[in-house]
Amino acid sequence: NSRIAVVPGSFDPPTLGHLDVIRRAAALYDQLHVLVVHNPSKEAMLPIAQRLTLLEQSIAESDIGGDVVVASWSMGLLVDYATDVGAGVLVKGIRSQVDVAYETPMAIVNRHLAQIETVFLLPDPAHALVSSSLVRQVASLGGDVAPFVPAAVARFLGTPADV
Ligand code: COD
Repeated sequence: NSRIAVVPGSFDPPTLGHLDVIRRAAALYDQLHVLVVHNPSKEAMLPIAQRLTLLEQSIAESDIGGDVVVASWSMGLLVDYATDVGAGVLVKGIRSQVDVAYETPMAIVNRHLAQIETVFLLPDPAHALVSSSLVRQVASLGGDVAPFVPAAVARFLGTPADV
């Protein structure tokens, strides 16, 4: 009876905050599915395929071990993916009360829909203020995103010196 969890997100782009949550979750579960989900309420910077590649590279180049699967999902409810792969848990990172307010109703709906529990992990304070939207803004204005993202993402987005 293996413990399988899904870590869903937009990952547009993956950040050091995401990697921190993935690392913590990988230590808790036998198998982890890091799932790129299209969030219709956000305007995307990167295509889903690019986010998958960056996540795979970032995890491969990190110290995160164990059984970690990277996949994407755009065919309906997140809990349908979880049920398909035998996962009983969604793992979300909580940075602030804003995240709690955003995640709580979804967690309750997902438990009603499919008996899937949501586990909230608190981040490393070093990465707690990092968000993809901040990285998108810094990148679009020509700033250096390297302090906030895995090396693979920094290479892809480029540094101001490349411009
Ligand atoms: N430190 C810790 N955690 C972090 C950090 C950080 N610095 N940055 C982000 N995180 C966490 C977030 O809290 C989140 O848990 C996860 O990492 C991903 O973050 P994002 O920004 O990439 O992704 P979001 O917030 O856009 O999430 C998108 C989802 C699609 C996962 C979400 O909207 C969702 O669960 N949708 C459910 C779709 C569905 O099935 N709906 C029907 C029932 S509700």
